Amino acid sequence: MTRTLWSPELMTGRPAGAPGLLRNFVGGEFVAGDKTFAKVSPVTGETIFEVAEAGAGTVDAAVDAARRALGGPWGRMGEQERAGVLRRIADELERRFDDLVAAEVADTGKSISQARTLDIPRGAANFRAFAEIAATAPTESFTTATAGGGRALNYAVRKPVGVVAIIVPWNLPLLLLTWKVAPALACGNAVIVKPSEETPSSATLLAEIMAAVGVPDGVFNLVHGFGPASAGEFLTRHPGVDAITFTGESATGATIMRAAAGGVKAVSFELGGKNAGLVFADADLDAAVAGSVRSSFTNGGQVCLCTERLYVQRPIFDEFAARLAKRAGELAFGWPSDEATANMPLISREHRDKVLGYYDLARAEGATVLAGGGVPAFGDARDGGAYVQPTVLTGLGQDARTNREEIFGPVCHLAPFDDEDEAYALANDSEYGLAATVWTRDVGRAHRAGARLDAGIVWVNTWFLRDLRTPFGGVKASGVGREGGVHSLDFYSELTNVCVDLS
Ligand code: NAD
Ligand code: 6OD
Repeated sequence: MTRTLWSPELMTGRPAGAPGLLRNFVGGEFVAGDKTFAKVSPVTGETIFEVAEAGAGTVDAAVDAARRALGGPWGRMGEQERAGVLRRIADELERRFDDLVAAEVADTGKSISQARTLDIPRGAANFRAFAEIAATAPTESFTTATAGGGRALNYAVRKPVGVVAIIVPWNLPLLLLTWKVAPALACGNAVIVKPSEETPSSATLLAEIMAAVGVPDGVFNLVHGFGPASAGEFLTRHPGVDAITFTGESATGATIMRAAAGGVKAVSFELGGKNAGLVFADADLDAAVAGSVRSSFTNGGQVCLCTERLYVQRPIFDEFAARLAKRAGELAFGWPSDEATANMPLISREHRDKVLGYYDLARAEGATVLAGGGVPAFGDARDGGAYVQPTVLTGLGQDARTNREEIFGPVCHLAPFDDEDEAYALANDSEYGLAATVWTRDVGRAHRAGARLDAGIVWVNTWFLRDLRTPFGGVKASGVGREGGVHSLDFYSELTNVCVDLS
């Protein structure tokens, strides 16, 4: 039986008489686009609604609306008042919690329990956190000697960057979108957001929420569509866009960087990963196994922070491998609406084919498959979906493509190491450098790992534990810049230094 929790008919962001169409949001109005595209359920493969694609004209209108908004009441609002707006957005997000959960579950097929405990609460938390961070951010000031023996006072004033384009992927749609919208608005910018073509629903609900709490028209604009020759490219090439913040694949980041170069636009990129986990022999093995199940298989392995390479110290390798493989095979395949469901489909059949291609490649490269490696059979409508089995591999060398390329599915490869130096060398041997996870009881090693691992984030004895005040981003091909806390304020604002001679 197909269970549909969500329908765009729940939204006002649709034209009367065309209940199955999600629209763009420009200058405070829901508007159609030039054409439409189908949104397909990853759970069943059925088309669940249509989405209005923004063409160049709609993107132009969104940029014009955003520029007008900067010249209106929003541009004159003080930071405390803007913080109040952000708190009202968080309140409204919480009031529409169930709609947002249903939207996220329908678009992605993720489990309702994950949407309730991770995705949607983080949406509200992002607005509350950045209301606080922006309203309490310190300002710099220095006194300087003048040539005449007097003093001058320097102080820095934060100003919005202007019109910010926000382009995000499909894996944690509302979480990743609001992680950028909240600080951008807190700093007084106007935004144009482009969610992934795969996950248009929660962003459309967010547009309704903006309207409901009285965010001035044009401050939040939404354009739906794809990347190349569609809303994404039109936005990144637009001369009226001042800055671009992007989360997605590293190759897409490179394309956007080229598009941004023409206008010398500021960019902030959160990109791909091939994250390593290090399990030392002194680790709490129960915690390391449970933590590695989470870090490799959460959200179907479709989190940029997921561990795809696990290195385990030789004395515990066999036991760890056996326990991880057993746990991977036990993760429940239920409907998204069942509380106990642990696995989820990949976002699309296209992505499933890519991940299955890596399962085949791993075998061809000589891997031993300890768990999974294929497609589950349901005997119901989910056979039309995009599910794969959580998969544990071993036996490959560092240079195998399976160990170098980001797969972005529920899969990890296990390899042994002998000592700490070798563990860091293996973990750092990657084109990427987003996150690393270390399991050890040695406090000194925990700190050494933080210093020696080439990653933007190092978790010790935990994974994906977030404090929104901390810097977040990647090194090497995993990103450009840092967001989070005051680092977000630095990207979403320009600093003007004012120097006043006091003599
Ligand atoms: P993607 O790069 O294909 O697409 C991301 C977004 O960019 C989508 O909205 C897409 O429509 C848009 N886009 C694509 N081509 C574009 C172009 N030429 N110009 C402008 N916009 C364009 O990524 P995806 O498949 O949606 O997401 C998965 C990837 O995202 C993985 O590589 C994953 O690691 C990465 N990711 C990184 C982080 C992080 O914080 N570092 C977080 C989540 C996902
Ligand atoms: O937690 C966050 O703020 C964040 N940006 C997470 C990214 C997850 C990637 O899929």
